[in-house]
Amino acid sequence: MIRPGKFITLEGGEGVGKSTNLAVIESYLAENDVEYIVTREPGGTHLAEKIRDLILDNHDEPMDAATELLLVFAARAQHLNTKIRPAIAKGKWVLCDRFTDATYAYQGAGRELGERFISALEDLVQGELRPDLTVILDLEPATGLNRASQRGALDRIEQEQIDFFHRVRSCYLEIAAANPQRCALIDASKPLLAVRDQLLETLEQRLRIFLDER
Ligand code: T5A
Repeated sequence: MIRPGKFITLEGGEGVGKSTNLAVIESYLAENDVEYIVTREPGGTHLAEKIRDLILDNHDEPMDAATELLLVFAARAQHLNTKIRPAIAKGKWVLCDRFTDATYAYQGAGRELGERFISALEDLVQGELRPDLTVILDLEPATGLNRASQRGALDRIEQEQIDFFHRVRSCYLEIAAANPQRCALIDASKPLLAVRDQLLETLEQRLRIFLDER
């Protein structure tokens, strides 16, 4: 019988170093002979990437917060059912750059829509599925935005006011505190190598049990 794969998500505010540290998690999985896929949200499939463009591009009319929330979950439903669930069922591990914690942080706290509607959509779209491990990279928003702006033009969400990103960060910290079994909080303000070492230590502590049971 094939054991289902594990589901790992990587979270944090803008420019915290998710893309950079995704590579660290990938090499850890490869060194441990794990069969895995890497994906991202919003997006991850052809159709969900089209929805991502709708969410992140600038438009000639402001996007309503509820529209944004529903687009995020529309992309997630497609991504989950055509890519994530099938991979997990085949025994592959799934490493996903952002997932539903981002919706609680950005739409729930950033856009101040609250938790109630997100929780209902989470139940509808995900059923029982939740990540096995969520790594949250924590960084003061001004530093993260500065890092992100050096990388290129800012997208629609990155152009929000700084208060928005403070609410996003506070929400991630609350999620980490409320879900210590699932979430590992990493201080992303440290130099790259120090963040990498902290991340590798966390992976060894949290994933060894899953690796040994294969
Ligand atoms: N969104 C997403 C929602 O609103 N709701 C949702 O439900 C979901 C799923 C997605 C956007 O969509 C929103 C949130 C986002 O606004 P994204 O591409 O996932 O966008 O997210 P971004 O945060 O925009 O990703 P970025 O690519 O901007 O940032 P990363 O990946 O966190 O950062 P990275 O690795 O590219 O690093 C940025 C720069 O900093 C340097 C790197 O070298 C790079 O130049 N850096 C460091 N420098 C010094 N010290 C360190 N420790 C460093 N780590 C990285």
